[in-house]
Amino acid sequence: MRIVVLTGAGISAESGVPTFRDADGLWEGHRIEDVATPEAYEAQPTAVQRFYDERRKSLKNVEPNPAHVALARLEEVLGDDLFLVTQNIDDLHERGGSTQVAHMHGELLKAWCRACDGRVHWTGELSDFPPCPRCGVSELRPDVVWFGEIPYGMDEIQRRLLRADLFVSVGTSGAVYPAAGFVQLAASCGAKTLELNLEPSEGTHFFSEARHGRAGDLVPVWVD
Ligand code: BJW
Repeated sequence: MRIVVLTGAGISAESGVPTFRDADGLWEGHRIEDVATPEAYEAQPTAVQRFYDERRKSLKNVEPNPAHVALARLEEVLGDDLFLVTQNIDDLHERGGSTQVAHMHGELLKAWCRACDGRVHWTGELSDFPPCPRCGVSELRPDVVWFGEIPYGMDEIQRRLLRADLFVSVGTSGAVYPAAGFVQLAASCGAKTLELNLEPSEGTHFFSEARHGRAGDLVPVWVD
């Protein structure tokens, strides 16, 4: 059986990573839609870099939870028949044991140089605009996908969705496209669809089955 699992901020919530659209959303009351944009970065580069610096630093204080670990167990069983695509920029899937993770919205631990188009592993700060280790120009920004930018790996994601037998969505509000449209694409090609989320997502009616509760409880039960 070919399975595509899409994860969102809700899977990392029990690890202590705040979600975007719950009461304790990020960015001190600002809507993520207003700050995670190239325009916000052009207007306030230092503030946006600090936002990501703080989140990068806080990764050191969080650990994967049973939902991440269960998905890694599923990869051990299914191998390449599992396609795990995450909207999250944290590294908790990898630390939970998953080895193949498609980060469609980028990764906090990578920096992208706008001068040479290179990508480098990055654990430090970017708000003091350090030079790129490859070209020496100070044009590094977080390697993340903001609104209006094209998510990574879309060709492979679409290919996997088109031939999936089962599509499972974990911990995402269904507010952001193209990820919010994956359920319809998979269903239109005959896949069964399952939502595992704390509450009904915006697209809950598109799923053939929905289970509501904490990812740390629901995902291990579904996997095992
Ligand atoms: C739990 C839980 C627990 C809590 N257990 N569950 C008008 C209509 C349609 C589309 C558009 C439109 N205007 C513009 C667009 C496109 C736009 C878009 O979708 N905008 C919307 C606001 C409408 N999208 C884009 O611009 C994207 N690019 C694009 O479309 O390019 C065109 C293109 C596409 C494809 C091919 C070719 C061209 C880019 C989107 C980039 C999003 N970036 C961000 C920031 C990334 C960096 C960062 O992290 O800072 O990605 S925004 C933010 O939202 C982040 C997330 O990945 C994303 C989704 O959030 P997520 O994961 O769903 O989190 P929450 O907080 O919303 O939900 C958490 C859920 O978990 C909740 O339901 C909780 O209940 C639940 N939960 N605890 C289980 N313990």
